[in-house]
Amino acid sequence: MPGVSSPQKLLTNLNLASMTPGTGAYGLVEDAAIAIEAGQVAWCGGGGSVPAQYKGWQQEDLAGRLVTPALIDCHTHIVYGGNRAREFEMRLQGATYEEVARAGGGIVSTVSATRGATEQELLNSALPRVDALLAEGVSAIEIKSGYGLDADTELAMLRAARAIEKHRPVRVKTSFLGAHAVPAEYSGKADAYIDDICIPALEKAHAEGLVDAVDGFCEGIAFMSAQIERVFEKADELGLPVKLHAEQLSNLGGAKLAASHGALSADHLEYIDEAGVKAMADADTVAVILPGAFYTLRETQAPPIELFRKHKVAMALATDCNPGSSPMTSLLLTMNMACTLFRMTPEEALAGATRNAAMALGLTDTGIVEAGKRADLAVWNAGNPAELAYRIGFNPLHSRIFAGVAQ
Ligand code: DI6
Ligand code: FE
Repeated sequence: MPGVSSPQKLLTNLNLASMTPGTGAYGLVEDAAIAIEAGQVAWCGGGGSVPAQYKGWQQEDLAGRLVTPALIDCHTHIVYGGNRAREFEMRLQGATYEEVARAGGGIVSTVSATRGATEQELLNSALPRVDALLAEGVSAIEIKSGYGLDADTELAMLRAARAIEKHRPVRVKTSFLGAHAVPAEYSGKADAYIDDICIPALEKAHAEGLVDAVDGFCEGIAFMSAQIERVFEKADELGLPVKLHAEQLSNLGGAKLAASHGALSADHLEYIDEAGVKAMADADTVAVILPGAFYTLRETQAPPIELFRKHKVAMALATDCNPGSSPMTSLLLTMNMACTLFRMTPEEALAGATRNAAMALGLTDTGIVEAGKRADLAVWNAGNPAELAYRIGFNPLHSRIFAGVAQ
């Protein structure tokens, strides 16, 4: 029954893509079973070798369906006011993303709409977007601030993000992104914005328990690496992990800077060079690939997937759901784009939306199906895991299991 779970359950007759490293392609176990107890996986393996202690548990026959770890969207800006359909039209008439930003559009226009919204309105407008993700088997979402650019609105965004967990069965990890853009009132005074607004707002948000990580946008139209560095120093002082929008439109050495602070992830990375990739490898920093922004901006330089493979940098995938450069709420479509546009394999795409996305958020209890992990699972009307990245605009989700509870 939806929403109701017995504390002990045995899922049977399923194909399991556990995504556990070192267990073959997709960690695939055909004709598998999964024992769930108290919200966690108690055991998983071949259906013919279920240990006796689980055989008496309430059984559910999944009729040969595919089970994967629930998906994780590890980079979103899903809380915001307004939308940017007008800017979409402008860009189609030839204006570039940077031109729109410099003309007072872009991020700064979303800032006005976000400042004009109440916390409740921010929550209400985010929930349908969250629902679209959940409908595709997502169990955890990272949500950034960064459209407030003043302390009150940055905190309101983070509170709205936290409130999502109370309204939907999903885990939310927040990132403070005060260093996202320079607001109009600080135009030409980026350093003063960092010192007067961004860092004090971070301290305030952290004191309220609203911050799980600290992010920034290192780019010519946003902040230089020396400015990001000051924000990261504060994050280090507060004991908060960092991540960074880096090398999206140009190479300012953001990935190296992020790696030097042991960043969980560096994100976008179309313009990263091999030295940046090596720095990420040395710091175990995850590369978060965002094909939705690449596609929306009609970018032509693809992130260097071959270099990430060569240096064994884990690749995650995310929607980057935001009103400007990626108005996208489909992680399955993201997986498809990563394969078609960047030649990632369907297995890399699924790892990117599960195991590696968990790493990018510092979550160690989810992202693979294994005894002791949370029972966050997606059940699909599919036989082969490659089907998940292969389809375009079709949702094969059968059901989602969140901490052991069928949704
Ligand atoms: N990079 C992005 O792709 C988004 N933020 C960022 O730092 C874009 C945000 C927006 O255009 O509203
Ligand atoms: Fe982003």
